[in-house]
Amino acid sequence: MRRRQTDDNRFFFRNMLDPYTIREDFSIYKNYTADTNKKLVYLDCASSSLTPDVVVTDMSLYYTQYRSNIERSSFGLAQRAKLECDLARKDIAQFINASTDELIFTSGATDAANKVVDMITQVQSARPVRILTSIAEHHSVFVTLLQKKVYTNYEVEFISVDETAGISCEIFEHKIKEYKPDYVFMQYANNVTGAVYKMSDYTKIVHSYNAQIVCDASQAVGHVHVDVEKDEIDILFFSGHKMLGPTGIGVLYCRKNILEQFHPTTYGGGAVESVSLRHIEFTQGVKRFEPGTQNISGIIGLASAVRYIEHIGGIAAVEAHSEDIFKYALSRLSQIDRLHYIFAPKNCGIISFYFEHVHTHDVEAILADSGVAVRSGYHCAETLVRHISDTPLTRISFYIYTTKEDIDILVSKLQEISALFN
Ligand code: ALA
Repeated sequence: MRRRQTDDNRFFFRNMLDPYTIREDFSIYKNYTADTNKKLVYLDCASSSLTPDVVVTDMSLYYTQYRSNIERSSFGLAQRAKLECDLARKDIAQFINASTDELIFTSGATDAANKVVDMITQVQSARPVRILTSIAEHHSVFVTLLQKKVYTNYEVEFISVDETAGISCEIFEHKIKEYKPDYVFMQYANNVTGAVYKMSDYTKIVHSYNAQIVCDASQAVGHVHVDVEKDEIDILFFSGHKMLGPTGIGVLYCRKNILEQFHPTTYGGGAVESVSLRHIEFTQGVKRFEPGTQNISGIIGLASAVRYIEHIGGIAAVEAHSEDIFKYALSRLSQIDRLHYIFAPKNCGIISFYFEHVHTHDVEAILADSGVAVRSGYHCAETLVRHISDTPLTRISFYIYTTKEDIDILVSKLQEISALFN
């Protein structure tokens, strides 16, 4: 698969992605209307994206045409399943500019974060491993780092962020110089303010102090251009379900020379060459990190999502559409009385807000009643939300199928809510 601008012009209207054409590929829109008699206004994409029909079809083909296990048997169905999974690994690796022997499939970003912490703390060292992270990290990283520390010998230190979850490079470097971490856990994009970090600036600093970067790219892959080579990222992970793929599948990328130093953290069949009472010989390469039967349909579904993104014009088209909707949403939200919104200027399609006089959960419930899907609360990033706001936040998040009409419907409902609670 090659990165390319699509030659299928159906998806573009005046050089921009046309979300109405995109929607034809998402049956959930018409099914929702048929079921409820309402329009679906899906603005909860950061929680989980919708999935195009082609991904569901590709996953279903696995179950109806070549259902079998991989890496075990040589009959025809098993060969086909293995071939599809190998192709999937290749396309997903290429999507982030990695190679196939650097990609481990996981059940999602949380599973990957847990595995990384185990991997880096299992390597023997003279002193406890030192980890630096920010208070803006998602719970998948934050809770994992704090909780595993209870029974594993490593140290964690935190860096603060500004009111849009930004981290200045000067403060970042100062902290690294002072704390001397071995690893820095840092997200690529933030799920509350939408901040997209210029990762190459941070990795340069991290490497200049001989540390390594572990990047949570769950809110970034499929939304903004992520290139592990160009950004010089050592370890990175993401989930399929935030980028049009199925739930229950994720990816852990680990630069080859680093992966070679790590040991598996979960064990079982399919990851071993030979087993005796006294000795276990593990498979070489990424397979030793993937014991047990894999989520085969999930792997196929995730690759299908990646191919779909390429098909509609690639990440450049996704980013341009996201920026267009983001700017429109900001201009419309500014017309609502007593509404405060929080966003980062370099943004992956996320805005959070609160009313001075209405509780965020009331906002979510009333919107839900009219078919407008948003999320309210702490967004699995409680330390960040408490740092930037006195109240929980309602969040809207966009993707390729979001229209300006969606924003208009949201804004008119928010105006009604504001007046209702006056
Ligand atoms: N991480 C997801 C969110 O931001 C669940 O809502």
